[in-house]
Amino acid sequence: MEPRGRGRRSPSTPPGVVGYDQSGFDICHPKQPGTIVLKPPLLVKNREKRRSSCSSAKALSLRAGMVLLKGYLALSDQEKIVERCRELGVGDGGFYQPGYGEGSKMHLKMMCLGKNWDPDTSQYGDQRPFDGAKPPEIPPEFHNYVRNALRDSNAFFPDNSLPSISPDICIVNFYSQSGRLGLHQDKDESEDSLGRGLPVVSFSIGDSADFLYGDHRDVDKAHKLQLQSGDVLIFGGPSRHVFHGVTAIHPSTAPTLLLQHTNLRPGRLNLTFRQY
Ligand code: MD6
Ligand code: FE
Repeated sequence: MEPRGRGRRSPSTPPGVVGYDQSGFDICHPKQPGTIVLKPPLLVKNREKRRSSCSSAKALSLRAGMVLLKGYLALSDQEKIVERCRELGVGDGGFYQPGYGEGSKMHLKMMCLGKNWDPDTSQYGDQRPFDGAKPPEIPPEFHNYVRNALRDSNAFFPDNSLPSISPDICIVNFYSQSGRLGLHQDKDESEDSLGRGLPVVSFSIGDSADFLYGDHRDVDKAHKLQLQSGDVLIFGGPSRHVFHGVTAIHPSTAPTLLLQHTNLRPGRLNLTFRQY
């Protein structure tokens, strides 16, 4: 069966030109009936347990307004997030491939929750211009993860504390292993939100990524860090306008147990929460 919304055109798209490619993408491999899932050797299991245990969690204050919570999301929560994104991603308003033809972002699928953010116009709205779909609501449990992350960040670093947010927009990106995102600022939110330095809260799940950030749109001047599955990155206050981007996804670095339990495809899932 064809996914709903495939090839739907926006009213302004000339006939014969299909704009965005399809609505709905399954970020997980469909479960094949009769497939036997092989259990990983004990050695792998123990290594994964060590990696995902609280002992590997730590908090880093990167600069004023920017905090990285390493290994913050428990594996069970990462799994819940993947499963929710999977469900929402195959339905109305689900994952699509942004960009047109040549410039199409081949290696990126995107879905908005709460409000729509249009990558062509950099505007927020209630519906997607290309198919009229209304983005799904942000699931309540996602609100809890964001609230807890900001609370814990502020407890770790009282001198680098950030205001809490009521997120009304979450952009979910799924990068295949060749995915990238150029240096940019997140500056399409309201004047009030930007002026108050309300933080962007970003969750990384799946394969690790090289992440750049800095004060200039210049890769050579940027700092680099690796974002791994379960990491939460927060940037607000004086870092709200920091330039940032993703230069590489590292294949086969996702936690084995996460892949086993969710069937997530190779790649990286990123959720960025903000308040318009
Ligand atoms: C990341 N994502 O994937 C960084 N910005 O780690 C972003 O910077 C981002 O995913 C704006 C909208 C969606 C994003
Ligand atoms: Fe961004």
